[in-house]
Amino acid sequence: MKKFRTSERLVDQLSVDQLTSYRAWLQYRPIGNHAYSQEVKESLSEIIVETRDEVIDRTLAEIQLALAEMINYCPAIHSSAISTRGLYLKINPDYQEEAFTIKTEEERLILTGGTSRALLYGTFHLLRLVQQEQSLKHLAIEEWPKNPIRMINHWDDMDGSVERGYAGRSIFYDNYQFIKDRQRIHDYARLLSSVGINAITINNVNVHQVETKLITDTYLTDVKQTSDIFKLYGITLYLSINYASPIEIGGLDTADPLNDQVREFWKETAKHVYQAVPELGGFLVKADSENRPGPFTYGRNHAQGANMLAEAVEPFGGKIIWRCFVYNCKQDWRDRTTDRARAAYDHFVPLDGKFNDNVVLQIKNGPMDFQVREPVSPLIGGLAQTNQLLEFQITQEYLGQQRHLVYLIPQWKQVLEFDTFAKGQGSKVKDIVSGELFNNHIAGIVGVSNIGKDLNWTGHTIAQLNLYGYGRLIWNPDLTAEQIANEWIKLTFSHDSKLVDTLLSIVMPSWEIYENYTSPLGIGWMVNVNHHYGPNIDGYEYMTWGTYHFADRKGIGVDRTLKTGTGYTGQYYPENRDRYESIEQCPDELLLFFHHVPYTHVLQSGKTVIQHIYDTHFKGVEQVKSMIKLWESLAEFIDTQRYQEVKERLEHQLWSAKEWRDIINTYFYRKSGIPDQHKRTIY
Ligand code: GCV
Repeated sequence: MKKFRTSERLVDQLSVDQLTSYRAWLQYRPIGNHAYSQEVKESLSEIIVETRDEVIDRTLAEIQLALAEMINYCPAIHSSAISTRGLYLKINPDYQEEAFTIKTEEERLILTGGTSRALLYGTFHLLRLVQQEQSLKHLAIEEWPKNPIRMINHWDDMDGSVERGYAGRSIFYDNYQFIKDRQRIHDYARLLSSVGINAITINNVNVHQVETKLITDTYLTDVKQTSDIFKLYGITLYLSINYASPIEIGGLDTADPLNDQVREFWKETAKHVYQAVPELGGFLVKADSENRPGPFTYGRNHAQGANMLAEAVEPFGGKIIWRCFVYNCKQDWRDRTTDRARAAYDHFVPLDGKFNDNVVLQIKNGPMDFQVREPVSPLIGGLAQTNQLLEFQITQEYLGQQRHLVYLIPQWKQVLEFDTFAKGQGSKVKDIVSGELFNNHIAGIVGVSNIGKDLNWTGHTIAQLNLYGYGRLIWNPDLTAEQIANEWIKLTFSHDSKLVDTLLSIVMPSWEIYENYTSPLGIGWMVNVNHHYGPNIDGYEYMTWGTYHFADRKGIGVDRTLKTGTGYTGQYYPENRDRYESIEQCPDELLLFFHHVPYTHVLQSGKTVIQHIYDTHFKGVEQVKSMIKLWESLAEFIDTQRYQEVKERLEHQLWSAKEWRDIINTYFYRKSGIPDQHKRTIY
C-alpha cells in the first residue's frame, strides 16, 4: 500500500512535514490506543458491498487507505458477507440521494446511503469518528445535508493567476492551458468531498477573452477531463460564461437576449457543450457588474437575460446561476442619494417570480462585499418566488488575505441564524437558502475558494479550517463554530486536550479580534485600493465604487435610514427595518453602517463612538500578542513546518495590526480633536 495516495512524484519530493501540511485534515495519523485500534479492526474487519461504480471504488480505496494508515490494517472487500463482522455498505433508494445512516447492528456496522455519493460522505464521516477515537459500538447516526447545492466558486484565470487568491497560483491552469498533471485536482476533489461539497465552478466569474473559449472545442476536452475527476468524488462541474459570447466567439454584433440569432447561438452552444460534457451542471453568470457585459446594454432586464440562457440549457438538465452582485461601480462620490447597498434588492426584487425554474440567483451574504461586518442582504427573504443561493467568501479578501488568522465560521453562523421575518418570526436565512421556507427547486450555498498551489492549499495553515468549516457548516448549519473547530483541530493536529483547548482559544475570538483592529462599527472598507490589504481610511472615499464612510470633524457613518437617509433600511421586513432605523436600537456593531453619528454619540455599550474606536484598536493589538503567546505554547505539539509557518504569519499579523491601530486612531484623533480618555499613544 502506498504511504499516501497523491502523485508518486509529489510524495518523493516532499519531506514528512510537507506531506503533513498537504494532507490537511485527512491526516489518518496512526492510532496509539491499542484497545481502540483493536475495536476498529473488529468492526471494520471486512467490507461488504454488493454494487460497484466509480464513486464506490473511491469510497473503498479511502477506507483501505485510512485504515492502513491509522490501524495498520487493510480490510478485504467482498460482494457478500463471509463473517458476522465488518462494514456493510448498502444503497437504499428510499433514502434522500445524499442521506446516509451508520448503525451498529450486533457485530456489524451498516452504512446505508441513498446513492453511492451518500456512501462516500458516510465513509468520510465514519473515518472522522475513527481519527477522533470515538467508539463504534453503538452507532445510530442519521445524516442528510441541509443544503442541496454545496458549491465552491473558483476565481481562477487561465493565465494561472487567481483573483483574490492568497495561496499560490491556480491548480487548474497555467499559461492559458489546463495543467496536464492533474494529481493536484484529484487530491483537491477528495478533500472537498470529505466535507460534502457537491458542486464547483473552475473559472473566474470575470470571464476574460481566453476563458470565453472554455465552451468551445479549444478547451472542451480539457473541461471534460477535469469534470471526470470531480465526478469520481460526486462533484458536479459548472462553468462561468461570458454574457457577450455571441459577440466574442459567435461572430454576432449583439448579445441582446431577445435577438433570435443570439438565442440560436446559445442553443447551439449549449448543445455542443453538453455533447462534450453531458454531466455539466450548467453556467454561472456575472452580468452587468463591474464592467462585465449583460442585458442592460440592450435595455433588457436580468430575467430576460437569465431566462434566455435557461432555455438553452434546459433540454440537458442544466441550470443557470445568475449573480445578484449588480451595482453602479461608476458612481460620483459627491452624489449622496445613490447607495450601493440598495442595488441588489432594487434590481432583483421587482423581478421576483419572473425567472425560469432552472435559474437560481446567487446572493452575497451582505449588501456590499464580504466586509468584516455587514448586515445580512435584505434580498434574502425579499425574494419569495425565486430560487436562490447564498454566497460566502472563503478566501479572505477583506479579512487579512490569509496572512491574518481569522476563523470565518462565527461570522457565517450569524448570517445563517439571522431572522429575516419574511414569513413572520423564525424565517431564518438558513431555512430560506436551503429552499425549505419558500419551497425552492434549486437552493444551497456557494463559497469563493481559498485554495491554490501552495503546498498546504491555503497559504495560512489555519485557513484550512475555513474550507473545512465551510463544508461542514453548509452540510449542517446547526453545528456550532466550536464543534467544527474542535473536529478540525483533532483531525489536523491531535486530540491532546491542551492543544485542542489552546487552539480553540486562538481561533474562536479571531474574527472579533480582526474587527477590533480594523474597520469599526460596521462601516467597512478603509483598505488600500485594488488589492484591499492594509489600512487606508480614505482609500475609497473619493472614488466611484460607492463605498464611503463620510467621516468629518464632527462624526462618521452612512445614513441609510428611511427618515433622513438613503432609505436602505426600508428593504427589510418591519421588525428589522425598525431596529436598524432607530439609533437607539441599532446594534452597536452595525451602527455606522446605518447611521451618521457624532463621535460623542454614546453606544449601547456605554462608550462614545470615538472612545470605542480607540479602545478596540488598542485591545485588538494586545489580543494578537496573546494569540502569539498561545501559539508558542503549542510548539511541542506541532511539527516544525506548520508551527513555524503559522508563527511567521502571526508575527506579520501583529505588525499589520499595529499599523491598523495607529493609522485609525491617529486619523480619528486628528479629525475629531478628541483625546483618548486613557492617554495612550496616538500620533
Ligand atoms: C471576481 C469584489 C472583488 C472582485 C470580484 C467581485 C465579484 O468586487 O474585489 O475581485 O470579482 O467582488 O464578486 O464579482
